[in-house]
Amino acid sequence: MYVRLPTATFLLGVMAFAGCGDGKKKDDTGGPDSANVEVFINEFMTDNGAALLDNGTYPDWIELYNAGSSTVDLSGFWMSDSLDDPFNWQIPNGVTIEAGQFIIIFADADTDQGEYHASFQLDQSGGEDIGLFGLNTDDNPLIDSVSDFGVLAEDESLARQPDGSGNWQPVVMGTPGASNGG
Ligand SMILES: [Ca+2]
Ligand SMILES: [Ca+2]
Ligand SMILES: [Ca+2]
Repeated sequence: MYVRLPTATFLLGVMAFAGCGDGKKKDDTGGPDSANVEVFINEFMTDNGAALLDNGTYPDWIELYNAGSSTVDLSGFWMSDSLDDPFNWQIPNGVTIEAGQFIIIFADADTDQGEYHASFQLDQSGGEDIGLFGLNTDDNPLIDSVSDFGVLAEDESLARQPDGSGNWQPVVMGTPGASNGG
């Protein structure tokens, strides 16, 4: 019988641990649950030749759009170029996006250049994803994504038209930081 005691103790430990991940954790930020924000991956460019200059280079970029009616604090959210690997880059503290506004995240793997620089780049030959995930305290919900994007020409973006919609269109030179129109 003495064999069963550690087994039972182990199982109780596993059950207690599993109980922490049942999606019922409290949002301790005082704000809305990060799963409910209306932020879209609105536009992106994988081969930036001359469309948008940053620190003397032309990096890949991703435009985020807040379709909601209040400012969203993205601090602690996650972005990735693979939906299978959500925890690729955590958005630093202080990154917010006002209602109806746009921000640019440079996908240049130059995280030492500031809080708007992701740790990954976008493959111009396609086949990658872009994912935006919520807070650890909300079990990292997928907020928006683009799956298995294709090949884009140099200085051609792929953009939701109108902003936040499901209609993607290529746009020569893109409209980084501004409405996609349509
Ligand atoms: Ca690229
Ligand atoms: Ca990549
Ligand atoms: Ca745009």
